[in-house]
Amino acid sequence: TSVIRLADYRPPAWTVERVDLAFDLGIDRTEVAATLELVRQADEPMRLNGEGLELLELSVDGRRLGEGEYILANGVLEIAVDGDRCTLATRVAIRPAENTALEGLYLSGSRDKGFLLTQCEAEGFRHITFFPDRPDVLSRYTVTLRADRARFPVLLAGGNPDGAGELGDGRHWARFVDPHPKPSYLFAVVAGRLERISHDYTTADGRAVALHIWAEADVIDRCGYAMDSLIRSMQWDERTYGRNYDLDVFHVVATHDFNMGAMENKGLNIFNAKYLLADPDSSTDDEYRHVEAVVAHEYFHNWSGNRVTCRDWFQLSLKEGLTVFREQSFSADMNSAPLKRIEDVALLRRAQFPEDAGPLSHPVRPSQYSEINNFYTATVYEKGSELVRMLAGHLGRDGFRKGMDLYFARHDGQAATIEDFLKALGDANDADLSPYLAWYGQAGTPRLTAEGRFDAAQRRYRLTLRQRTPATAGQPAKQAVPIPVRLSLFDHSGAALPLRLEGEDRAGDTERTVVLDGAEHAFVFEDIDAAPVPSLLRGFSAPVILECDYLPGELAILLRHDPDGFNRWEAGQQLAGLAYDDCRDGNVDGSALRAWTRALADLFAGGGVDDALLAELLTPPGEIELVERQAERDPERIRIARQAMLRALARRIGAEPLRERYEQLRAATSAALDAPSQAQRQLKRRLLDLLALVDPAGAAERALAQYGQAPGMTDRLAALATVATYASPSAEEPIAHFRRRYDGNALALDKWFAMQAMLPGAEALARVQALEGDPAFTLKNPNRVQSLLGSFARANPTGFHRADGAAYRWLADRLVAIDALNPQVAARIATAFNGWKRLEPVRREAAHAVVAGLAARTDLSRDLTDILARVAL
Ligand code: BAL
Ligand code: ZN
Repeated sequence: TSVIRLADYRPPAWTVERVDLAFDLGIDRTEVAATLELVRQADEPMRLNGEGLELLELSVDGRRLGEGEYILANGVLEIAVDGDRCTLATRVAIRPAENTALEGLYLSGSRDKGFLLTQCEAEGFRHITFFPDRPDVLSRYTVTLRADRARFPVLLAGGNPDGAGELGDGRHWARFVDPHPKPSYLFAVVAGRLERISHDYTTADGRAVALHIWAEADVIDRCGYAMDSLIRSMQWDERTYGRNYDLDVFHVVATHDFNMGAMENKGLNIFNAKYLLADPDSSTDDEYRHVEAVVAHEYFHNWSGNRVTCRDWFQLSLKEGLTVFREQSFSADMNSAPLKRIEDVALLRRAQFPEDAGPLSHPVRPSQYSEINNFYTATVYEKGSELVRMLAGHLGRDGFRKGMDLYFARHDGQAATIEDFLKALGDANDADLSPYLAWYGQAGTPRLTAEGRFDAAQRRYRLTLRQRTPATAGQPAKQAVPIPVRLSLFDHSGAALPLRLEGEDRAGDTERTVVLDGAEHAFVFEDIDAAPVPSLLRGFSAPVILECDYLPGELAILLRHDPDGFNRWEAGQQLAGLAYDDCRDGNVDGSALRAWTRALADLFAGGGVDDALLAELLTPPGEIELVERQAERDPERIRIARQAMLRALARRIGAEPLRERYEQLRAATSAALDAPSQAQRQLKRRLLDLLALVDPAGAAERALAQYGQAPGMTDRLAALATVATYASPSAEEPIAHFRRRYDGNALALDKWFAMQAMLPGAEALARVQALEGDPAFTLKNPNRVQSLLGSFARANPTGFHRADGAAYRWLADRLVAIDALNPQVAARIATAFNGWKRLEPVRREAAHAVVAGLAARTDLSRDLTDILARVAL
C-alpha cells in the first residue's frame, strides 16, 4: 500500500470555488449531478478523486468528453484542461443500500423503514461524486435533494434552506445554500422518515437560529437532554471564547449505524445514537455525561474545525486536540472540575499511554500514513488535548483567550497547520511557543524523574528533574520537550509551604509551575525547615509518567491532606501502584499496601470526603494500566494481584461499615440526575464491589435486590455486573430478565452485550461465542460489534488473553468477516493486538502466530492491512 507523507505536501493544483450538487435519491440507486467551478493554481492537469462511482456523464465548459479525453484509474479522474478556470459537470450513480462500509452515502436501518445519510470525514466524499477530496479545498455548496415524498418526507443538507416544493409524481425537492466555504469532508445530507424536536435560539450577536434534533419516531422522546446540552454548549462558547453560531438553522441527527461517535458536518451534525439519546431508564449517568460532552464537542467544531479547518490530515489534531480540550473545559465548568480531570487522566492512561508504548505509537502529528481512518486515535485526540492544555497553562487564561481570538480571526475561512496555531497563540502574547512543536512530532510518553535532596544546614530543598522518552516504533532518537511541572511542597503535617526559588527575594504562593525544558534541571527552594513531601505534576500538568522514589508514607500524606481533589486522587493512584507491587510480589504485609488501605479506611470512616471523590479514591488503577508494572505480562496474575489489594482494602474498611454505608446510600436512592445523586450511585457501586470481596453472599443478595428495585439504568446495570462477576449462577435470571425488558432497545442491549463480554476469566470466550447466537447480534452494526467483540478484545484482559490463544484465533476469524463489511470497524478492533509483544512467552507465541497469519493475507482492506502490518512488526 502506498504511503502519504507530510513532507510531500503540496497545495492543490486546482481549487473549487463553487459546487452545485443535485441528488435524485433512492435506496438502491442514487444519481448525483455535480457542477464544479474550478480555478487553476498550478500548471498541472485537473485531478479529482472518485471511488465506486458509476460515471454517467462528464463535460467541461458544456462540452461532453468522450473516452480518451480523460483518464480514470486508481480512484483518480484526470483531465487536461486549457485555461485558468473551467466548469466541470459530472453525473454519477451510487448504490447506498450496498454500502456496508458506512462511508459516503448509505442506508441506516432497514430497507423499508431506514433513512439515507452520509459520512464524509475523512475521505468519504469521493464515494459520492468526483471531487478534489482534500481538506484544503474550500468551496461554497448549493445542494438540491429530490426524492419520493412518502418514502423520504424529510430532506436535509448543510447550510441554510433555500426553497422546497413538489415535483409531481409523488416526488418533492429541497434546496440548501451554505454561505461558508467548507472542505468536502464537512458535506452532509440526510433523507427519510424522521421526527424532530426544536428550539428557537438567539445567539449573543443576535442571530435567530432554529435548532432541530432529528431521530426515528421510536426514540425521538430521548433527545431532550441533547437539546439542553446543545443550548448550554452554544452559550458557553459565546461566553468563554466569544464564538457565535453562523447559520440560521442547526440540525442534529441520530443514527444507530455509524462508524464514529459523531460528526461535525457544517450545520448538519450526525450522531451515533449512543452519544445523542438519553433517558433514565436506558442510560447510565456516565452516558448522560458523554452525551453532553459529545454534543458540545461537535458544536465547538463549528469554529475549531469548520471555520478554521486543517490543511491536510496530518494536522488532524489541530481540530481534534483543540476541540477535545474545549469540550473538557466545558464539561469541567458544567460539572465538577476535579472529577472531570480524574476521568480524563484515567482515560489517557488507559487508552493513550498503551497506544504510545506499542507498535501503533505515532506522534500527535504523524509524519506519514497509509490509511488516515486509522489515525482517529487517543493520541491525536486525548494527547492532542493535553498539548493544548499545556499551551493554555503556559499563557494563562486571558493570554490563551487572546491567542485563540487571534487564531480564529487570522485563519477564519482557511485550512491551517499546527504551526499556524502556535504562531497565533504566541503572537498574541509576545511568546515563542515553537519549543512545543517537539511534542507534536515525537511519539512516546516521556518519563519524568524527580529526585529531592533536603539540606538541613542550608534550609534548602533541591529538586532535580530529568526527562527521557523511550524509543518508539520507527523513532529511535528522542529530544527533550518542555515539561511544565506544577508543584507544591508539603510538610509532614500536611501543610503546603510557601515557595521561594533560589534567587527570588520573596516567597510566593504555595503552588507554582516550573518548566523543565532540557534533559535535566535542578530547582532549589529556600527557607525549608524539614524534608518536605513534593506534590508534582499537579492537575496532571504534562502528559508524562512520573518516576519519583516516594516512600509510601509520603504519598499517604498527600492522599490525606491535599486540598485539591485531583491531586489527592493522583497521590492515591501512585500509592495504589506501590500497593499493587506489594500484592504482585506476595508481600501481603507490605508497607505500601498498609499505607494505602489505612489512609483510605481513615478517609472512609472520617466522612470528610464527598461521595464522588471517595468513589474515585476507592478505585485503584485498572488491570490495563497495571500491565505497565509487569515485566512479562500475564493478565491473569495482574487480576489476582489487583483483586488481592482490593480485598485488603475491603478488610481494612470492614464488612460492617461497608454494609452500613451502602444501606444509607440505598435508602437515599432516586433516579435524579443532579450531581449528589449521581455521586451516591457511583459510591454505592464501589461499595458493593468491595463488599463482594469480603462478604460475597451479602453483596450478591444486595445486588439482586438493587437490580429489582433500581429506579434507573445506572443502578440496574451496576447491580447486574456485580452479581454476574461475583455470583454468576444467580446472575442467569436477571441477565435473561434484562434481555427481555430491553428487547428492541438497541442502546440498552449494547450494554447488555458489553457487560457480559467484560466478565473476567477464561470462560468469557464461550460466553461471547454464545452471545453471537443471540438474534439481536449482527456483524453489520458497528455499535453491536464494539459492544460484544470490542469490549471483549479491548477491555477484558483475562478473557481475551487466554493462555491457550483460543480467543486470538477466534477474533482473527471474526476480523476477516467484519473487514469484508466494514474495514474501519475491523481495523479498530484489531488494535486489541497492540500489546502482544510484551505478553509473557506462552501468550506471546500464541498471539504472534495469529497476528503473523493475518498480516500475511492479501485479501484484507487497506484499513485492516495497515494496522496488522504495524502491529506485526
Ligand atoms: N471529526 C470526527 C468526529 C469528531 O471528532 O468530532
Ligand atoms: Zn472531533
